[in-house]
Amino acid sequence: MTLTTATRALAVERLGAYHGARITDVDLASASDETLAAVRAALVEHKVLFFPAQSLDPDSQVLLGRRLGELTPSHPVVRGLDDEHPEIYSLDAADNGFADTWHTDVTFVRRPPLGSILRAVQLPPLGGDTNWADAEAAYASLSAPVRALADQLTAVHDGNREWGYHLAQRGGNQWEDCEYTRLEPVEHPVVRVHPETGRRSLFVNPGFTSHIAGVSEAESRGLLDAFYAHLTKPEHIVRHRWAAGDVAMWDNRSTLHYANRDYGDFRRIMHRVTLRGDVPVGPAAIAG
Ligand SMILES: O=C(O)CCC(=O)C(=O)O
Ligand SMILES: [Fe+2]
Repeated sequence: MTLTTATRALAVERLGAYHGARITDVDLASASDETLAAVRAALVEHKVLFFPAQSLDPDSQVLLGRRLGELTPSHPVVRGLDDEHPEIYSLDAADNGFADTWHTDVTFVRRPPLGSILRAVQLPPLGGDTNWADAEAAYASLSAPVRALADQLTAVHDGNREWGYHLAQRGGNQWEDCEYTRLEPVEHPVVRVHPETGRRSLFVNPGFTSHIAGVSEAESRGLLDAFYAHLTKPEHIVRHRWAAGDVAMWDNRSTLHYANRDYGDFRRIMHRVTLRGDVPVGPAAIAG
């Protein structure tokens, strides 16, 4: 069952019990400031938003991103689409642009992105759906003792596993005032407190989290496997089947995502712009 409600003047069709919403009455290229403020609020509330039948191109996608926040360059190790669009991160299946590992974008830097805006540029005839997991719903549905344990943990995030080869082969990019020539692992709290809502989420992901700090390797593996299995339970997931013109937007502070790689040799091209985020904060820091 889907529930249709009007929230702050937007036509919002909720897609799941916890997260995900389709917004059917917004043209992102021509939206007013007031509409975009409502979109920004809906992003935090629903965590992943889908906008069908849009008409964005690289210029208007960058402009939209700038109206919603501050854009980062494409990616720490992947250069932008072209000289005119250094902010656009192009995922092209013909250039090994796949995202078939559950991840939260760019958690291997000190200030991971706040969110992303993704546009379908070229789609395969079938397949290539993208899935988003709700990391707040996952945290909330852990048992109280495991939540209390997770609250105390810190994890190491290391981009080398996914991006080390690319960096060595092609060099890095400019990101957050520095040129990335190597990727230094960073630490983040395992439970993140959302800076806008104060809600807690499980902030670990199979793409970039290498281990839990200060515990044995076996404990780290066991804990991460349990967290990943829990995060990706079907009830924590919303799946999107793409159509031409679709734009998706997600809150990268409270979600993970995974793009199905099930379309053989067909080409699939997606363009992303990425909103600058802040340093993740855990419950201990909030408690003082
Ligand atoms: O290709 C997709 O659907 C998602 C790609 C991805 O992980 C991203 O844009 O951050
Ligand atoms: Fe991603």
